[in-house]
Amino acid sequence: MKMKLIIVILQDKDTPPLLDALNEKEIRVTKLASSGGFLRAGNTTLLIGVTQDQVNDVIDLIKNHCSSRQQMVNPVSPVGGTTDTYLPFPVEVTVGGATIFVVDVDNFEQV
Ligand code: 2BA
Repeated sequence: MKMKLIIVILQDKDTPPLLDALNEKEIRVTKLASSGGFLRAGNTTLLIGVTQDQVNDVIDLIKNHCSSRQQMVNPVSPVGGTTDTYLPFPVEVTVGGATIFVVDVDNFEQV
């Protein structure tokens, strides 16, 4: 059966319940601490290796456990430290639920 790697970027707050749900279904997952390139705020990246027939189930779990939230971009400091992206006033952005990439796995081995 072909393996897929699901890469999910989600908000920290949504991570514990999603991990619980994945563990309950015995789906293996690796959690990485990450941060968004725009807000420079912490978020979570999950690596989930599954067989092709599990992909939709995992995406359903992600949809059920990740909600979108409003977040303010800091108005006083340049975003990214360059004047190109300087924001002179508070900007509210909608972050998440989750950003999901599903990629083919050429080879999967555990040694
Ligand atoms: P951040 O890069 O910190 O982006 C946070 C939110 O800010 C985004 O939410 C979006 O609403 C907004 N945003 C991002 N870049 C922007 C820009 N250049 N101009 C205006 N608004 C912008 P989401 O789209 O839900 O993304 C949440 C997080 O998911 C992102 O955090 C980033 O860590 C990741 N992400 C989203 N799309 C990605 C992609 N195509 N490739 C890699 N990572 C991605």
